[in-house]
Amino acid sequence: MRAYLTDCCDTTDEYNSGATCQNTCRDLGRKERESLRELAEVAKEGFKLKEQLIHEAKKGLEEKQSKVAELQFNKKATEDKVEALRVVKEAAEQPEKEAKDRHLKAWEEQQAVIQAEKDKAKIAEAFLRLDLDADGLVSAVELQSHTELDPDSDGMFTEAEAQGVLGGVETVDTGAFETVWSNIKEKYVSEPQPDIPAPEDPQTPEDTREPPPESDSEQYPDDDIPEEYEDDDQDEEEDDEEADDEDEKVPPTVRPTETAEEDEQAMPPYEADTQSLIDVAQKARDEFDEAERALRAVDDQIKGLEKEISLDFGPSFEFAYLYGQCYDLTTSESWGSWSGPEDSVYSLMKYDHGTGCWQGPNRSTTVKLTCGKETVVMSTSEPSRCEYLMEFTTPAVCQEPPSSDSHIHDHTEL
Ligand SMILES: [Ca+2]
Ligand SMILES: [Ca+2]
Repeated sequence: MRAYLTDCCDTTDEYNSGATCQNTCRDLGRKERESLRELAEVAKEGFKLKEQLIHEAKKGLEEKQSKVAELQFNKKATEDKVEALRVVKEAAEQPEKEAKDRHLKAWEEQQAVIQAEKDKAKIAEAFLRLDLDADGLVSAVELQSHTELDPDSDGMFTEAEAQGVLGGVETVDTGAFETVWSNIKEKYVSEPQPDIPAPEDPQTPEDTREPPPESDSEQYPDDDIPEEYEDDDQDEEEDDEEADDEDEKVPPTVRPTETAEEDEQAMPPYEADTQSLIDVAQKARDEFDEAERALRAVDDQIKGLEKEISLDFGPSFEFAYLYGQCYDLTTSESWGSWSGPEDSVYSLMKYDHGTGCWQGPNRSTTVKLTCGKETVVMSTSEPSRCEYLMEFTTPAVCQEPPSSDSHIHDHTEL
């Protein structure tokens, strides 16, 4: 309209264009006056609404302030309660701990006795097994049968090495054996290992995949295998297996599982008196925790209200009604910062630190506020990547209109 107006309604450029041009000035002037009147009407209505908003906001602010005061009072009472319950809790936990410790100690002592008995039995059993000639002494020669005790595990357990294990003597009696035992108990295997040093053999992966050599003859009919398939390694291994079979039908050297004993027995339940101390303490803990939770809740409420009171809701709190409401791009959790130019700071609000934008800055939204009777989003756009613009009308920014209409008239006449 404006462009048309300057182009055609005055006669400044008619000579050049040669276009026939109707003078639309009067018409346009009327329309302009109408729209200005409409705007003035909106401003007037909007300002009325704004005054209402201010009134409500002030009321709301006062309510919040008195709510904070009330909560502060509650907080003090809750704090006292927490402290009182803490004392009760700690008083109940002391005898609880003592009773539980007593129970645990008795249990551990009992376990230690059982363990000591087990150890003793084990030593006695080992001694009997090692004392092959049953003369009441374990000799170095007798010890040699247990190749797993060879200190350097080189496949040869010499008599000298066995003597070393016995503490440098030829024989030990049951008393001296207890000392020897503490040195050998980790290695000792109650069933003597077979002489074949099978575990030391270098084993090829192929070997491990082979089935037990029980049905050897069937699985490896040597006659059927052509010469070229029988490499040397395989030959050796097969020889070994055959040797195994011939020696004795011993199962592969699996160590007897010593951990099979029930080492980890569960602690027996508490006696009734200990349990009742625990129950009392638990109840005190629960009550304390609950009071503490209540205190935190009161604290959070106070903090929330204080934050709301401290936010910049405009010079007369006129923007307060927008808080906690969700308008499209903005979120109810945040309150941006006013960022309009100096003379109208409250015309723009900027929300920074939005969620990260893919390969871009954090999303930010600028809300442009203009006077309107309603609180509505007029448009949203993305002028540059990840930066959004929302145009928003609200009565909160309506200015007090001039007292008479004359001013508007003056304006239009110019
Ligand atoms: Ca002996
Ligand atoms: Ca050795």
